Amino acid sequence: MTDEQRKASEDFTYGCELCTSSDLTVDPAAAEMLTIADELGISTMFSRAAEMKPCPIGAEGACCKLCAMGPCRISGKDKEGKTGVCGATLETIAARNFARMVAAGSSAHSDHGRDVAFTLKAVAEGEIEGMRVTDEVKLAKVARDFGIEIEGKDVSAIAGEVADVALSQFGQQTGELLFARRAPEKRQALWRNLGITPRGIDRDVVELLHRTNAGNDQDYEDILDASMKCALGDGWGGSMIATDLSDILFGTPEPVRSAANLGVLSPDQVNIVIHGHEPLLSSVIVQSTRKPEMIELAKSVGAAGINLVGICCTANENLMRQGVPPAGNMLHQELSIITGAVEAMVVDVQCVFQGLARTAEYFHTKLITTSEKAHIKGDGVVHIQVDEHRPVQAADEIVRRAIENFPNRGDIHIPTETGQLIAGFSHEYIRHMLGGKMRASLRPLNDNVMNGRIRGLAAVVGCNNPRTKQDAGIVHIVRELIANDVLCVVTGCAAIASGKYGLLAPETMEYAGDGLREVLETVGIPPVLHVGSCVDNSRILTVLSEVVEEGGLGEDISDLPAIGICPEWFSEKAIAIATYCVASGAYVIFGGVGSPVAASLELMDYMITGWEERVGGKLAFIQDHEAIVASALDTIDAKRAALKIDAPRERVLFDMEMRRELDV
Ligand code: NFS
Repeated sequence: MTDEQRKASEDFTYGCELCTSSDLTVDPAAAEMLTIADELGISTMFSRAAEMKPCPIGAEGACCKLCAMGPCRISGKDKEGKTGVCGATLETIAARNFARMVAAGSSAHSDHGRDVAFTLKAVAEGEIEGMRVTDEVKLAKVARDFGIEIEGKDVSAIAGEVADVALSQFGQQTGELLFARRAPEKRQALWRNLGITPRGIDRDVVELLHRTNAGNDQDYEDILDASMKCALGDGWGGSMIATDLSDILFGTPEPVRSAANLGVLSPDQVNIVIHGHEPLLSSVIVQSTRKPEMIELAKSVGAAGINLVGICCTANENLMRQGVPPAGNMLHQELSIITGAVEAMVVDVQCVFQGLARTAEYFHTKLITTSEKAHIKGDGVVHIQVDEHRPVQAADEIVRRAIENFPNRGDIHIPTETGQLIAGFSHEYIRHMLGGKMRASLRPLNDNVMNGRIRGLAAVVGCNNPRTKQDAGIVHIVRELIANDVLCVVTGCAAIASGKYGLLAPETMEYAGDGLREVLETVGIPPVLHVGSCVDNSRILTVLSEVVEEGGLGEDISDLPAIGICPEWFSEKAIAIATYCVASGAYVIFGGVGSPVAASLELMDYMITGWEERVGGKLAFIQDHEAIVASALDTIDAKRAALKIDAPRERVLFDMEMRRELDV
């Protein structure tokens, strides 16, 4: 960011109270860009969602297209008792559809984790130019967790062994995933009892696909158990490997100041947007944009410098480690190009949409794909295949191409909005800030939950979806929860949304309830903590396990006054996350577009009452924001009562004035 931009963003404080300009979004920057898209006749995910009516049968999980006897649809007035050609019931069909979402979501997070492990292996063997282990303390910790003897070994040797063990977790055929041992003892015993302890990350994904292939598992309870097992391999396997090994390679996050929203794009510098999910190439691009020769090159084409910003979780990875500002969350990918100010958008994997290629054709923007797993066809698309052993070369080429594209820029229109933020609250840092560097501990957190200053803990996570008003649910729910003394952690696109509206800044303290504020002012942190990307939801599992271990709040994650909320989901990955959180004992509420199994009331009910009986967690789909907050607080209070730490308290009900302020 230029100094001028920083100043402008500091002067600008805004919140959802100003955002009445659009039915599609509460973000004034997005609303502004949507108006421009309309004027230019450019379609966006917002406009295409309005034009494309979702298939009501598929949306509710009642369409089975697993074989060529169908597709079979269990719908219509006579759907009672109706089955597919093979005899599959609505419950079986809906459960299989759900399970396949879990398998796909788990595979995405986990394949990301696998690539991080391969990178660590290559770094250990000195095969990647310019890259080394950044956090040796974390390396030692993970090595110990893996049971690796580290005495007398150098960093490269330990890193190599950690990478080998991590890679073995994917192909393991029997036994238990090693990181599952981080869960509370009681939880591990429960998983063993139910036979859902994950064995091998790939094996459990494959088995779930096999089970849900036509003519296999046709008992929906069993299919959902297998879904939990597969998802646990994501949360306590693939995602946790992605998080921990990324920390080892690129550094464990610590608080860093930055800003979020389209206003972080620069009017006079070469703008490069990094988008997707993986930290490897993007972190090298960060370094490349800082090279004096690159800055000189940018100046030679008339630019004031190089400005690197992010979208989606590649943004989160580089925000929390390097302070790279996010230009927005998922629905901002097209909007950032429509500013006309993006010289290159560099994408890796996941949540990178094909519509970008069409959008880029209207502008000078180069859309650069870089992963062999994610190509996009299109005239304006360039594929630069990254040799993982030589990422610096690829990064320099990308940055050079972006600079050379600057003179092709036409009219630009950059909204001014940015929210100031602090990000980078890794679980290690949370321990340090609570207990001090020398005696890192979660004790103060547990004590303040027990004495009621902190009523409970909430993780607000997940995506945007153009079928729901962008960011409305995230902002509304986060603000009401902190007003009710619930400490919030945020990840993924919900974290970026929180950043856009200033909710990650210390000033947010003014929205916090008295008890929460008292604690946070003492510790000196905001009431909404950015803990990372979507694979970093595994950090939340680790923190919750450590809270249990710290003592005083029960023996299992399901005992904690804690809740997971995904206000605006769209992705199969979000469904995988929901499932591993439930299987870990959490109550999870999804908002937005509703349940992907809504056609089957029996299945919806089983995911609440059946799952709660089995694993102590449950999954509910609730669309109304007020009802989500009410259900979250009821659950938190019920858990407090069960722990016998409840004191009578009133819910802070927003009066008309507060509600006007919160007009989302
Ligand atoms: Ni999560 Fe991150 Fe965003 Fe949703 Fe996509 S970027 S991995 S899936 S849209 S939060």
